[in-house]
Amino acid sequence: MAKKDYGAESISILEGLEAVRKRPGMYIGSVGTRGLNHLIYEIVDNAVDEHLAGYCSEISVTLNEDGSVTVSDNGRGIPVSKHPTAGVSAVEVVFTILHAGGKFGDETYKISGGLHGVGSAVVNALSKTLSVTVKREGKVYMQSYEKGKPLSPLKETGTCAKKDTGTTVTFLPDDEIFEKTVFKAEMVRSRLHETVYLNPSLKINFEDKRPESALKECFYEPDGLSAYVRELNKGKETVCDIVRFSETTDDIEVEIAFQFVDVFEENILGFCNTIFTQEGGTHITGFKTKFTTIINQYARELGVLKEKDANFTGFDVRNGMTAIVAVKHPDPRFEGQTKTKLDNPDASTVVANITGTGVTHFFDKNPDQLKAVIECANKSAKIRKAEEKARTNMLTKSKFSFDSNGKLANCESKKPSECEIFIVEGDSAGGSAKTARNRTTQAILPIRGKILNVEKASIDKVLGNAEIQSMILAFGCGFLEGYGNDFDISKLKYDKIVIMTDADVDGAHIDTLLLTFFYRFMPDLINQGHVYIATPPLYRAKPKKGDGVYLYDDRALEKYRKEHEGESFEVQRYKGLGEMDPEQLWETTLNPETRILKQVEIEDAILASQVTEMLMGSDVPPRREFIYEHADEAVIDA
Ligand code: 2B7
Repeated sequence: MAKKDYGAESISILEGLEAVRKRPGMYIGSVGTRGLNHLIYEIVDNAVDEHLAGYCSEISVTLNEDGSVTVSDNGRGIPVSKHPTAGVSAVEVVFTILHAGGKFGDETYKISGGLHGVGSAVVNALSKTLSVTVKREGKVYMQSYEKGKPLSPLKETGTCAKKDTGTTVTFLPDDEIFEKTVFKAEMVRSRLHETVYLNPSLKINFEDKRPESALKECFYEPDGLSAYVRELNKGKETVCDIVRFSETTDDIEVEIAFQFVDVFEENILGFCNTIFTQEGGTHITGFKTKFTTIINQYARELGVLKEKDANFTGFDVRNGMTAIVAVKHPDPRFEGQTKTKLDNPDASTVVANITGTGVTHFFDKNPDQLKAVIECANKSAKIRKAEEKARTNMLTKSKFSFDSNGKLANCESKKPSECEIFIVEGDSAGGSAKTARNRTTQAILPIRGKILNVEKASIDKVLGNAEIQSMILAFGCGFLEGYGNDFDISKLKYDKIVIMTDADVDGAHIDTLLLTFFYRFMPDLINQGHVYIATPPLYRAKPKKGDGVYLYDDRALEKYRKEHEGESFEVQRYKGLGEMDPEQLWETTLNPETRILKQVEIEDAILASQVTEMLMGSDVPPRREFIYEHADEAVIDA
């Protein structure tokens, strides 16, 4: 009987792992770089949970030379005893059974983020190889897996000092599952840094051992959220001190830090159980609403708002604000496109109450700082009113000017699902592309030179820019802006928006600016996977006899040279899209059968916007260095 049960259990385990391999996206979001990095976060999050439980003070993350990752913690070590119903070690349960989290449930992990303990099994299922080492009660145990299946039961392999405890996991992502298997150190780094800001007593060591990007760093931020706000506001002129408060009500722990700076935007980040809530949610709403109410009350008390005046809007009040709202919730619910929007109504109430106390406590004691913050809101309200006017004018005018300027070569089909729009740099490349395209489904929008830098420009300038107007009007779905949401993705006229620029430094810069624009004004285009970057070839190699081939980067050329050593062939280098005749352009870059398109992920856009911000600085030398260092990255890892 017992035997039969175990058999049934092991079959369902294999089915579980198979389900993860069949639909990896359901568990980790995507099989691109974002999903790949997510594997690391899943494992790290388990170690962070052990920290939150009070048993782990240090975590190490190492990107190994062979493409694998090692994560280790100095927690208690995953239990090794036989699991009562599964008949195998608890370690094996954690790494092979989905929803193992529940079985370990009870009071061990009151607060947990991520996949609630199924993360380890998911990572295991998506790894070519994974091995886990546990140190517990003076003994060392080990087990290895391939594609999620144990090679043998957990084995005791040696002894160690009794106080020496913890878990170490090394895994190699499966290249049959992932489109790319090269971890992006920059993204991993920033996520680990974020983790220690939210866990001020945790140390995380990060090492990249890959020779081309070797790096070693230790993250430790004992000042927590205050240090995070300070970092986010680095280099900006401050309007008030960093305000920080925290409190626990009804098992919901809330910590908030904010500061105003002289910048025309708001930057409010939310976290639940140390996980970033990209889409916001109830904790953010509770904070924003309460903050707006309080500032309006103060503004009336101080006579800045007169009886006849309308209240400041939330946007007015929060302009210039950098804030972090971190909650720990015993039973978080997430909703939204990417399941990163906190949905618990009690989080809103509790955050609002704590915000009320914390904010009034600070401003009652610091009237000068209160006045400075209200002055910010007042200034914002004035600018808002002026811009509302400018915007109505712009939109009525541009409806006419757009139709008559005729740069967009639209496609014939009106079915968004089959339509694509190519944003092409330069008139000559634009001309070739117009000739080369498939007129039924492919639209071409040439843009000239460098579009306006949206990070720096004020909104009326952005909206007044001809290239930006053409894009907004061509896409058909409006845009997001500070004072209301006019963006409606259901109106999008093209399933794919493809950025097509030269494979050189200027092209890379234009890519960066376009991504920044999308990120800031139409982020859902990226979130929902509509934005792509075309990859035109750099070379064409043609042997004396036989067919020529297109080569998309220097490595490909190198490889071609090696493979054709001693033969005679010609190499043509394409300096820009404009050099290709329409037929070549079709074959290499437009034809869905043969082209290479890279889907843009939100991290790419976030990085682009950070780069843009950096490039806008006055430091010219580092700027140039950065462009050259990174310009070819986008092309090579296609
Ligand atoms: C819900 C599952 C995943 N787990 C434990 C205990 C400690 C522990 C873990 C971990 C990642 C890479 C190094 C509890 C929890 C399983 O049950 S997972 N440490 N670290 C980890 O995964 N690190 C635990 C109660 C008593 N003793 C140990």
